[in-house]
Amino acid sequence: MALDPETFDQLLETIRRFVQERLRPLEGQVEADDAIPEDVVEEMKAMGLFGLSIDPEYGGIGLTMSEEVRVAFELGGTTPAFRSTFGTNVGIGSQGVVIAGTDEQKAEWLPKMASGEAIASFALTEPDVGSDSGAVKAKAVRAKDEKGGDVYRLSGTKRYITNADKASVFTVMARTGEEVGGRGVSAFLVPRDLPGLSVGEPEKKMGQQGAKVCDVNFDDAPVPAANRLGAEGEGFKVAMQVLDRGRLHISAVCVGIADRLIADCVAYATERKQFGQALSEFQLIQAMIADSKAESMAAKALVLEAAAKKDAGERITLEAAAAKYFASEMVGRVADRAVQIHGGAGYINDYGIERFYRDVRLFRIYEGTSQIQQLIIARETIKNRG
Ligand code: COS
Repeated sequence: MALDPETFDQLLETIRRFVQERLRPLEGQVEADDAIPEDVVEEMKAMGLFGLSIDPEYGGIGLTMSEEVRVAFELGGTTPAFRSTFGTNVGIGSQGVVIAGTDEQKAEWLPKMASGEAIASFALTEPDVGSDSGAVKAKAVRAKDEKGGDVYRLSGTKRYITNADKASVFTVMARTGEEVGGRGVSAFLVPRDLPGLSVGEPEKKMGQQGAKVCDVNFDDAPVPAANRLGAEGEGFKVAMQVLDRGRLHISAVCVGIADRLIADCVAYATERKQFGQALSEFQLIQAMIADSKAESMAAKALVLEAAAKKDAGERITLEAAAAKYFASEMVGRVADRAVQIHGGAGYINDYGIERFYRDVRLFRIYEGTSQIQQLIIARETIKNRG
């Protein structure tokens, strides 16, 4: 259920001020330290950011999708690693439980995810399984534990798992049935302290410093059968539904970052003078600002329309893929123009523009590459013909 408009506007204003006044001054520090300061994480918890999408029944704020994307526009106003801190709890880490969890699973995990007491991660990708996510090789075999309880013995490796370093629970997709294809895949809620589970060292990466990705290894880990999310063989579909929603959220973050970069470009271009006039007076600079603004507005409209459709209870596989494809490519072009407008300064670390240029590159890759989004858009369009 939507918040009343006044409460929502207050929340939006609080988040806007938090982004502008608290987070933006820390961007350089986060990049240098490759870490989000602990006091900032505590403030995020107190503001309820970990529970944005979780129902108030479980201690969250319970935003609608239309509200959530408007919050994400604001969160895009700063380095995306801040959003990642609670992003998996809002999206891919919690939504499997929301979509397919039993009442017991919801009662056990959602309050801890909403408060930030538990960090939730989503473990689909593997060393040999990226875009072809129906081909997961991790195996979950039904067995009995030492006490005779029903378990699945889970073995395999998951790769590039966001927030794995801090996670207390993982949604893990593993094969329980047919040797090939999504139909043989089930989803499990796997607590971090399970014997046989280990987390690798964080990877060194191109951007989004402060947000960590690691391998997660399972060596015959006994997952209680009660931790299966949904029916056996339904895990791939759960993962796809989680991703539909996640892709829309990411699209909104892309719009927010594009707007931040456009604002930075306009500020720089009006201040900086060459040939006796401000850069903003030059039509070739104006063209870059105009293209960026028009594209960002188009992406925003796409995101808002898809969010409204989701709130109306409709499936948004096509819309989420189109939004993710367009918005992530769009912010890449905007970041490239931002470097160009800033000239030499755009290439220098101090200005933060090159940092965004590196940070936004990930949006075209994670939660489905641009090529996977194209494939989904085409499939859905062809399927819906007539
Ligand atoms: N919602 C609900 N069900 C879905 C779905 C969705 N969005 N997408 C697919 N399904 C269902 C299909 O309806 C099909 O069901 P049936 O077996 O009952 O017919 C089943 O899932 C298999 O779907 P499909 O045949 O389309 O699977 P494919 O293996 O051909 O491909 C793609 C699916 C490529 C779209 C998928 O693997 C994908 O999104 N890959 C990218 C993964 C990704 O984003 N990884 C990022 C890492 S996670 S951060």
